[in-house]
Amino acid sequence: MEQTTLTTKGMHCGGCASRIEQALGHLDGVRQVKADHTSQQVELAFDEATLDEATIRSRIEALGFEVV
Ligand SMILES: [Cu+2]
Repeated sequence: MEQTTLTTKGMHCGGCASRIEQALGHLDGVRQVKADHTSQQVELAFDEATLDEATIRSRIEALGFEVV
């Protein structure tokens, strides 16, 4: 199990955070995800055998947010 915190740009409200949580929550291998628009951070726990950080980043970017 791998844990990571990604800093994003573009989350403006709780709705943005929920969009990220839902999209990442549907990725195979994600165990836990918590997005917070006030800190612009996404905390994740995922199975590194199934998923890598590049895939997670591109999923967030596909929603229109930036990962810094
Ligand atoms: Cu929003």
